[in-house]
Amino acid sequence: ALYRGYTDATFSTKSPQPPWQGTLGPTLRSEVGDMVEIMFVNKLSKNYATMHSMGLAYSKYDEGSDYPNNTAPGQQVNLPSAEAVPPGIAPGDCVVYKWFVDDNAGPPAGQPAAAHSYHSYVALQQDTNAGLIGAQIVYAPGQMAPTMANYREFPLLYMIYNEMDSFLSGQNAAALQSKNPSYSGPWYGSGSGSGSGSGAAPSGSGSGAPSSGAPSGGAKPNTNTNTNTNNAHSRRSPQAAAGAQSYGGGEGGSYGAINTDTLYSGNYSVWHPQLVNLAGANQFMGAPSFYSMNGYIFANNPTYEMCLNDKVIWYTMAYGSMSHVFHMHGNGFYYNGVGMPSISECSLPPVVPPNIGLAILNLSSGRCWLTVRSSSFAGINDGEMKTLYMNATGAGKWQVICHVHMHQTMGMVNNYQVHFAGQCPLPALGS
Ligand SMILES: [Cu+2]
Repeated sequence: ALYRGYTDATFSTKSPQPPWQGTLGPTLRSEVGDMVEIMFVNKLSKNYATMHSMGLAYSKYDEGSDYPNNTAPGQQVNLPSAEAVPPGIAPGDCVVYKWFVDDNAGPPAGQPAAAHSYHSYVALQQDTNAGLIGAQIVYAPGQMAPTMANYREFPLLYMIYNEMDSFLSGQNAAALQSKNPSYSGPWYGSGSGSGSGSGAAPSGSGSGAPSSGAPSGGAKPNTNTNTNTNNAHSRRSPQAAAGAQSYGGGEGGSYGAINTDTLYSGNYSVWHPQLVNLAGANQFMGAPSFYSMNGYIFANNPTYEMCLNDKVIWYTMAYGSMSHVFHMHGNGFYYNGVGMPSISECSLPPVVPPNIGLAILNLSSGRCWLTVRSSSFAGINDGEMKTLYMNATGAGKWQVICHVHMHQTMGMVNNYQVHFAGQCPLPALGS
């Protein structure tokens, strides 16, 4: 499940994205003082989704966050419309979000741009592991066009996609099974436990019995004998409930079965979308995790390209349940005006004498020496975004990685390339 932009009112022609942008949604650009207006259509087949802005200002209506607004079990609460949050957007449904770009969202004085992001917030972990994350850039007033013209800009998402936690895990497991009939891996699920997808109306056609093939410790029988028959209770989705009963182990171990009778607080329109998305997850025991940057692993990304001496902005962000460390070879960067530059004479292929520095790296060509300060790191916590400015002085093809060692081992490695002088195939900046 990915955010994608469209250029037409029928949502049939996708807006172009750079290939290296991978799983990220469209980059939303605005300037301080703007109002961002988004027509959001959910084209998923079963699951709910929203867009929640990380950084812009919103009213309650535009929050794009689906969370319980009442915690008393068994009570149906109808909030005043001014306080009501549009619930998770059902498949085929749509909403218009309006986000205001206030001063706080802008970059610090003297900088042209600031990194922000957006994501789906029905069931946060399950939505984002399915792929629903995108980048936002906020420019200082009047700086969008000149910055886009004079910088290479690269949103960069650090994310460990746990396929087990995706709300599509059950569908993915079923798809894998259908493609490989002989596969008998340890996956949970009924294949139809992701809810009806028919909006707030309950579906009566659920057949989501937990798989009899689920391993021990996974699906648990429903021992619920609660006979509560209030309105909210009677409106639960049989499919979602069945899916919830097959809710098995997650990344942190087994959560056990959801007792759906404890989820009736607040509005049905609030908890039902969450239950649908939750029920779609944790149905694919043994599903892989992908330690990715923009969805790419082990440097299988389309290379981030720039010309020598280009000005570059990396809009870095981390999502998920791990902190990461941005680290690049060959060049350095500035963060909030603090310089972590490389010192390079490596602009041309011919041999250049080595510089004095904190560290000396020998390029693989053996013909060119480059000194790089060892401080070209930036820690990024989950949900955090950092705007890093780089002057591309070190030509060559280099790594940009996560320097958490285990993450690097598992694939959090991408490549970028600074083309040598006179050899850059890209249109020149400022042209
Ligand atoms: Cu990492």
